[in-house]
Amino acid sequence: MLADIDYFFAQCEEVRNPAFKGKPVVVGVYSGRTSSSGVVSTANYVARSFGVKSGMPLYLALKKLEHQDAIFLPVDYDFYQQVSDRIMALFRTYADVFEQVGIDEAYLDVTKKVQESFEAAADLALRMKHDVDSREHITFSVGIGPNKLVAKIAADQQKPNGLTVVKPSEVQAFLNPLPVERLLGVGQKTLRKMQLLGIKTIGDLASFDVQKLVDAFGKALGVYFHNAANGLDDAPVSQVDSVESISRISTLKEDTRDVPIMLERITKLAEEVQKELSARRMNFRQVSVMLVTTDLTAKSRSLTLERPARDAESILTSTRVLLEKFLQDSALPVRRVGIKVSRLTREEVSQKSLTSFMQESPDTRNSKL
Ligand code: TTP
Ligand code: MG
Repeated sequence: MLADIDYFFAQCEEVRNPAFKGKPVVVGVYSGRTSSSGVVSTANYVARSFGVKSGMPLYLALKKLEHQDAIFLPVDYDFYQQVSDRIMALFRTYADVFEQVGIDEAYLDVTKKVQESFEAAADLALRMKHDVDSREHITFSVGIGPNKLVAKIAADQQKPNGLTVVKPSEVQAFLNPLPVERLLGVGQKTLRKMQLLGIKTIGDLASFDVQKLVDAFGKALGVYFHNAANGLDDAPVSQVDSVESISRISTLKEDTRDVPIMLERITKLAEEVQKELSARRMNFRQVSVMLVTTDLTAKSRSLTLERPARDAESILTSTRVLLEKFLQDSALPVRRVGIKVSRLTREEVSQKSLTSFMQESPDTRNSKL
């Protein structure tokens, strides 16, 4: 299964501000030279219906949406990352093996979960959609196929909020009519070369003589194109766990030094972190509290546990200690609170751990957030 979140950055902005729904929304990378220099990062489907696309210069997008009451926003990568982390943690719980391949895209091997039934896989995808929609109000498109290659092309077939299932017996009929550029690795240059050979569709490529493909593109690429066009791909979904820490940060309603108010917020963050740890089946040995004070200075305090833990209570006990220590050291009101767990491991833990020693984190710094 390949799950790809719809118009991701722009959809995050709609979630943050539901009044944007129905209007064209464009998220841009503003270069800052003039008020409209930069490019479109992504746009919602309303904006796309006026011809706005990723990578287009912003002035052009502005022109296309001139009389449309359109919303233009700068990218807020931290916010999208947080939404992505939560959704990926949810996706992960639906998979036997999970492989995230971008901020808004992941492969899920669900073979065992659905006992090789494509109908059951489609049901699983619908449940996953419902789950993500009710928790995060986010839609995504899913492709289901016998391998990663077919799943990816299937996911692109129907957007937004699509679900496309391609069973093994349907692979060739599904791929044949599609333009050849839908295959991964067929860019502008390759496309022109293929057109000269009379190859327009994936079906044309599938029945093209392999030796001639090898002559034109070299051995590796020629063989890859032949196999890909025939829907063949044996790459496994592989768990790449590059996560080194899990963190959540949140802005308080108003700047404060009130411990219960901060702890209330921290409790919510700890619950989220705990959920993600459970989903990833990971334990932590280090807990940090990150605080941004009124003057926008960011500071953090960390402590290391004697043994790995995974429970929310261990996170809370530690953060309480860290928070009190921090408030002794600083006289300023706090604007944002955050927590981070790190030194992650996979081994099973049975009992709770208690704090063994506290240390001033080396990343205590005066940075502007
Ligand atoms: P995509 O999944 O390619 O695009 P999308 O999620 O916006 O739209 P779709 O509904 O077609 O899936 O990329 C994910 C995010 O990556 C996208 O929201 C913004 C960012 N991005 C860029 O910043 N520049 C780009 O050129 C592209 C393609 C994406
Ligand atoms: Mg996407």
